[in-house]
Amino acid sequence: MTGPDRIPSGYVLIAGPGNTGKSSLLNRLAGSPLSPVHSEPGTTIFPVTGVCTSPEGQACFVDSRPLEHSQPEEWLRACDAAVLLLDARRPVEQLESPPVRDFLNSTVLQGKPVLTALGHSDHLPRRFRIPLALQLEMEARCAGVFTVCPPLGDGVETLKKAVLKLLPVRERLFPEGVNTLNSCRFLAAELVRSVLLGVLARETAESLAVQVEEYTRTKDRVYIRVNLLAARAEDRGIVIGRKGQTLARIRKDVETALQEAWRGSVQTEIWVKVREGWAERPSVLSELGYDF
Ligand SMILES: Nc1nc2c(ncn2[C@@H]2O[C@H](COP(=O)(O)OP(=O)(O)O)[C@@H](O)[C@H]2O)c(=O)[nH]1
Ligand SMILES: [Mg+2]
Repeated sequence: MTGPDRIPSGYVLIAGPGNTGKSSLLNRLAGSPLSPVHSEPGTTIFPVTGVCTSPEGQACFVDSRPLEHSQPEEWLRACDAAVLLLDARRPVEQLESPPVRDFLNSTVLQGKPVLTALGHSDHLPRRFRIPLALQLEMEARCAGVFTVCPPLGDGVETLKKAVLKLLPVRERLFPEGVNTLNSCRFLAAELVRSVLLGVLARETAESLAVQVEEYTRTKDRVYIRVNLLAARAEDRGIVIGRKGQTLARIRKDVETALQEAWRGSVQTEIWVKVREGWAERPSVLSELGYDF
């Protein structure tokens, strides 16, 4: 039974192969750029959550690692439903890939409802959308197939309404006004990580740990101090660049991205330090907040 405090409410996993637009979809659903979007696959490593509340219900969407790099069973267990996001340009090939097959089997085993969304639908002529959705609906054996284009917002509201209908009616899980369950420090660190991927060679960017050492919010401004920890001494010079140019660009891009995400004034300080072999030492990893 619904009542003033009982509405469809729950957790929804956004799963799919890399680069299908999972982070773009999460951001569009949550109405703010919480999860970094990147043109290369594999940007999202740690789950980012986005909560949306509407009169029809509330859902906490969980953006996750690409299916080919993760074993999402545990996350699925913690969720009430899932959205499988495929690329509309190669949906059947992706649907038949072992990681997607395994994921769909897990949803069946766990009894979790799943909707399939076809992202990048702007690449698909309109006349093909409905026949493709019908074909996929049979092949994916899911509760429905929707075409979406998260950067433009097309189809996202319809998908959201369909997801909310799958959620159990219960007392609200999330208070009004909450739009993520992640901390500001975590979201800032993820954003810095994605800026690094844009400025540095991938290998260098991925060899850095991002530590948001200070985060202070005042009425009109956010101040963050970030340490970039290089695993090798020679990477420090690469990150700083000639006359500090590379670091200056990183700082500028981080400020721009944070200002856009938080819609306010942001001041950043970025330090590059060497912490040799940080990725191999469990004590350093836990100090940095990585919990494996
Ligand atoms: N044209 C188009 N580009 C998209 C769409 N969805 C995502 N993208 C782009 O695809 C790339 C990967 O998106 P992202 O959300 O990071 O994918 P993820 O790896 O699944 O999280 C980015 O460059 C996005 O701007 C879409 O529907 N249409
Ligand atoms: Mg992503």
